[in-house]
Amino acid sequence: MQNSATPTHCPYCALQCGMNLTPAADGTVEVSERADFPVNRGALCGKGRTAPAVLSSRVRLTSPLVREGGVLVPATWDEALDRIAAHLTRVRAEHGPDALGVFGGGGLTNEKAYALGKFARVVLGTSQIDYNGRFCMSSAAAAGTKAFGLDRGLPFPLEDIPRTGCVILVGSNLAETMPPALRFLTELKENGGTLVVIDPRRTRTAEQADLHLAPRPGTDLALALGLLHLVVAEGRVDEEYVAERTSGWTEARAAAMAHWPEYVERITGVPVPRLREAVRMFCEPEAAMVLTARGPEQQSKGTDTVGAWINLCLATGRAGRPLSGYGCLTGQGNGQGGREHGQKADQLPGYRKLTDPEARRHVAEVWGVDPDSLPGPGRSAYELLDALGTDIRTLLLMGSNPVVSAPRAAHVEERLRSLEFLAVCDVVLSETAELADVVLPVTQWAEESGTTTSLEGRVLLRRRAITPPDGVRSDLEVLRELADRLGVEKGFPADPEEVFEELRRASAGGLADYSGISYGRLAEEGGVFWPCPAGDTGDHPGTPRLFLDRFATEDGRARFVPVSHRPAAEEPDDEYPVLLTTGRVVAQYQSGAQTRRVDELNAAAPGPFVELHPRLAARLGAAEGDPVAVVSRRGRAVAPARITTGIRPDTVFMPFHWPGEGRANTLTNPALDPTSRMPEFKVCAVRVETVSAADTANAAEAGEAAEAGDAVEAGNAVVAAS
Ligand SMILES: Nc1nc2c(c(=O)[nH]1)N[C@H]1C(S)=C(S)[C@@H](COP(=O)(O)OP(=O)(O)OC[C@H]3O[C@@H](n4cnc5c(=O)[nH]c(N)nc54)[C@H](O)[C@@H]3O)O[C@H]1N2
Ligand SMILES: Nc1nc2c(c(=O)[nH]1)N[C@H]1C(S)=C(S)[C@@H](COP(=O)(O)OP(=O)(O)OC[C@H]3O[C@@H](n4cnc5c(=O)[nH]c(N)nc54)[C@H](O)[C@@H]3O)O[C@H]1N2
Ligand code: SF4
Ligand SMILES: [Mo]
Repeated sequence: MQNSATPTHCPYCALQCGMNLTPAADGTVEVSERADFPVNRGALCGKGRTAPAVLSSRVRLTSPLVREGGVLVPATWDEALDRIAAHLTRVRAEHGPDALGVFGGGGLTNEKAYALGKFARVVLGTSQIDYNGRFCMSSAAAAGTKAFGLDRGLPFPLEDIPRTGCVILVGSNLAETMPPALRFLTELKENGGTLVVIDPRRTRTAEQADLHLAPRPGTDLALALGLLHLVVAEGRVDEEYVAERTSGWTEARAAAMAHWPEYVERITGVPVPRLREAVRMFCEPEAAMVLTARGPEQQSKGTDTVGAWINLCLATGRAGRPLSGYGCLTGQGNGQGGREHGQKADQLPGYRKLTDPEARRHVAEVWGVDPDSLPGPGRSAYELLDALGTDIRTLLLMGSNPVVSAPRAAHVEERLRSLEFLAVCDVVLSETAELADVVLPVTQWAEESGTTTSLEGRVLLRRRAITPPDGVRSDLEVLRELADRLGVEKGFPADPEEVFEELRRASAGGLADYSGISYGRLAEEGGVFWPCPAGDTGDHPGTPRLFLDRFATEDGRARFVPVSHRPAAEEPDDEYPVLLTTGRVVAQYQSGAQTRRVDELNAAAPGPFVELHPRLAARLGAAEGDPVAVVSRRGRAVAPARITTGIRPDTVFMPFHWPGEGRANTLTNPALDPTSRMPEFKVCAVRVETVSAADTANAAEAGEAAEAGDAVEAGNAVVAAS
């Protein structure tokens, strides 16, 4: 075992903070500052600092489990793997390859995501694979691809942020979701730049803003169109840039002009003077940026909404120019790379399309198979989960915990239970693993090497720093063993570097070209931005900044999209008069499978809560800490009230990190965006009740509390208080 410090990266979010790991004599692992990584310069949030706690055998799995007489019992690796292989073989023989489902995750390394996609298509021959990234940034990815011909979360490094003139941050609570990145916004302000935050809640991030707009959830599309209308009306369009570098302005302009500021105020609750102020802040400096996160994206119109924000950037000449641009703050550790290398339903490695004959030919050649043997595109994540137990009869799941994190989770849980066979690879016994027929315990970030691609598009090397405990194997070993048992003996190496070497070849010539990147280079340089083609010399420097000369479209021009506002899939009514939105708190990560096993994090964030405005609380008769029930058409969740003036009175907020009674996703609406197939996590209609007297009288009162006029005025009060 190594005793010196190994430089690596955090297992959690897309910031991929650098850290050093040192094994201690008592078997634990120490985290220390790694100042050379420019993104976090040594700083870590509580989750990153405490990540080694999950390496402990006290909380993790160290033996495969198989279901016997209804309960999970320890088994040998051979028994567990044989059982999975036998079920996959039988079901495929009886019902065809598409009866086998595969579900991946954006936390998996590039190597794992690549191998999982290849396993599904080459070994199983199934089209039915997708992953949790569909729940994350798929709307921004779709909009970026439409407008720019390429989707890379940020087209510039984070270090550009402090040097621009204005940042509009739409639906990101960076201060809690990527704490070390808050520094870039603080520096922006120190340099004289301005920060506009758009969030229905006055978050820790919004508190930093020069201007906080608090729209009604689900109305960002109208808001962006209203700003564009004002840009036109105030003569702030960069006509020269529009003529030289874009197409489609006439139609997009016409669509925006239908969104009068007063109309937008009525929809969003944001007063017209505030809209004008935002336009002024955005347009006056020489350079400016729009950054979106899950707030505007996790909507059934997320793709159009991001498109509208991109339109604003294009009309004002703020894309593909130094220190200007649109970017999406991708979420998971490998949220970016995880969407590039083939675990997505419609995709082949290198961000290639499964429907493109040339892409199929190229990848099939690397894989040594006939292009015609590759299946076509499958279903999106929610549609796949919804089909479990019908035409999909078995599921292999790696890197997600949908029992907690999927929309309409009670239904998804029921679908998982209805499967003939469920196999889960995880590091802990997650709520989803608890339902499995076989659970395989896998190695973790600190125990294996692999690459991730951060939200900046920077490919990074995570290095093995410690020896895994007995009893666990890596995801790559699992795939190799299963491939072997299913009769594919070659093409699934367990060594991550070997997988990466193949990924390089498979990605060569694709949009996300990694062919010029190697483990050696990553170790030496600390990270390389894609695209990085191998070229003839193999010394391509990588591409920190995209689109400066041309966009990645055929004609090199960015494309405006003509979009119009539309309501959320589910708007409040008499029965469900309040809006529910959901999101995160700083001390827990995602479904909580990992962070709920860390004492320090549980002490900081012990359980779910319902954030509500004092006026709504008063009408319900709920006091701070009282249990309240939130009821939607999908179900009912109960959690303590947290009363704050920092939320609109027509809206309640719940974090989604917990299972059980307080599970936010019991309530959420699986309405999908037509392009990205992203579910509407950020808006649904609910009724809020006190638990002791959950009678109809209360429900009716809650109805009054959220009548439109009242709510919008109150929303403005939140804004005015800023
Ligand atoms: N602590 C912590 N950090 C994380 C994660 C975690 O689970 N915990 N997860 C990681 C991942 S995978 C992701 S995707 C990112 C997510 O990072 P963020 O997008 O910052 O996180 P969220 O809390 O989901 O949503 C951000 C904000 O959107 C606001 N919002 C809600 N509805 C709307 C709306 O209709 N419009 C607008 N404009 N805003 C709205 C919410 O009030 C919330 O403050 O975080 C990453 N980092
Ligand atoms: N209501 C609501 N729901 C949401 C969201 C929201 O804002 N609101 N956000 C959505 C978003 S953006 C996301 S990204 C999803 C995330 O939700 P999930 O997909 O559930 O993500 P995690 O909780 O990170 O689950 C990862 C699982 O994989 C395990 N794991 C970690 N590393 C590895 C590994 O290397 N190999 C294997 N085999 N397993 C591993 C972990 O222990 C954990 O059980 O939730 C979505 N759900
Ligand atoms: S901000 Fe994200 S990457 Fe950095 S330490 Fe926290 S969880 Fe890890
Ligand atoms: Mo995410």
